Amino acid sequence: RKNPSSSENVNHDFCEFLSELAEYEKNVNRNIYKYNAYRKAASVLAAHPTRIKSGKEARALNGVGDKISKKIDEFLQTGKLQKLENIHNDASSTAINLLTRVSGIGPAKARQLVEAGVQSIEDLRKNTDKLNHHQLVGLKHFDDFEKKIPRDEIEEIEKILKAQLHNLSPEYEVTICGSYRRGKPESGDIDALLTHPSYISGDNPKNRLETVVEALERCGLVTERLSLGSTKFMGACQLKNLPTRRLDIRLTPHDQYHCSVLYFTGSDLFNKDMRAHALEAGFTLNEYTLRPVGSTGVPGEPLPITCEEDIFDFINFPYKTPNERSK
Ligand code: DCP
Ligand code: MG
Ligand code: MN
Repeated sequence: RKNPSSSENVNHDFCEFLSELAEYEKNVNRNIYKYNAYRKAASVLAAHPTRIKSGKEARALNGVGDKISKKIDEFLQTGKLQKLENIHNDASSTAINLLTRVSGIGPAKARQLVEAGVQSIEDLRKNTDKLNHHQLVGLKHFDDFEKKIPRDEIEEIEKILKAQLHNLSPEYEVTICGSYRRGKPESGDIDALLTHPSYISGDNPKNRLETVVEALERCGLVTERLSLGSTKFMGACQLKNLPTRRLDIRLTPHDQYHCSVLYFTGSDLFNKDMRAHALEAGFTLNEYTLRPVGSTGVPGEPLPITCEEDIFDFINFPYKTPNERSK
C-alpha cells in the first residue's frame, strides 16, 4: 500500500488536494462525515495502480462519489480547485487549520482562539493564559512535534521502554503499534501498548501506569506529561539532543491484548473497514473485544482470542500483515 502523498503514487496530486479538503472539513467545518469521505477517496486513489484520467474513471472506484469525481475533472482541466483557492484566501480558515496543529488544540478551541484574535503561532505564544497544560506543552514543542520520527529512533526508544518495564516486572509485554508496526520508515508519534499477565479485564489497574511513567521519567526517557489516566498516558520523550517526540502509552488487560494491538496498529481506515466487515459477519469488534452481535441485539460474550490471526479467522476476513494495513 502506498502513502496517499508518496511520490510512487501516480495519483498523488489528487490525494494531496483530497487530504487538504479532509483537514478543512475536520478542523474548520467540524464535519467528520466529509472528513472521512475525502480520506477514503484519497486512500482508494493512492492504492490505484494507474493514473486516473477523468472524474468518470475515478467514479468507478469504491469510495469516489459524484462530488469528488467532479473535483477530479476540475483539477484535470484547470490544474487547481476553486474551493481550495477560496479556503487558502480565507484568513480565518487558514488560522484555524494552523492552530489545530498544536497538540491539545482541537477544532473548537482553534476557532475560539481565532475569534479572540489569535492568527498565528506567534500570537499564541503571547496569549498563553488561554491554554491548558496539554496545549502549553504542545505549543512549547510545536516544531518538534511536527517532525517525523525515523524508524531507527523508535527502535532505540523501544529498547529503553522494554528494559525499564522488564526492571519493574519481567512479565510485562510491550508492543509499539501505530505506523511503526505497519513498517513505515517514519512515524508521527510513538504508540506503545503494555500488558501484564496479572492485570485482566474487570481488574482495577490502580496506579500501575503511573508507576511505569515514573520509572520512564526517572531514567530520563519521558520528559513531558500531557495527560495520565489509569490506562492511558499521553506525553513526550527525548533521546539525547534529538527532537522531543510524542509518546502515547496504553495499558491493556492481558485477555484483551490482541484486540488492542490490532486496534492500535491501525491504520484508522483499515480499522473502519475491518469493523464494518465484522458487523456484516455478525460480530462487534473494538479495541477491547470481539463479540457476536447476538439475536436480541445485546452483544454476546467476548470470543477467546489467542493472537491477532484469531480475530481475522472468526470474522472470515483474509489475514493482513501489519505492513498491509496502511490503506
Ligand atoms: N486509531 C483509530 N481511530 C482513530 C485514531 C486512532 O483506529 N480515530 C488507531 C489506529 C491508528 C492508531 O490508533 O493507527 C494510532 O493512532 P495514531 O494517530 O498514532 O496513528 P498512526 O500511528 O497510524 O500514524 P502516525 O504515524 O501519524 O502516528
Ligand atoms: Mg502513531
Ligand atoms: Mn498515537
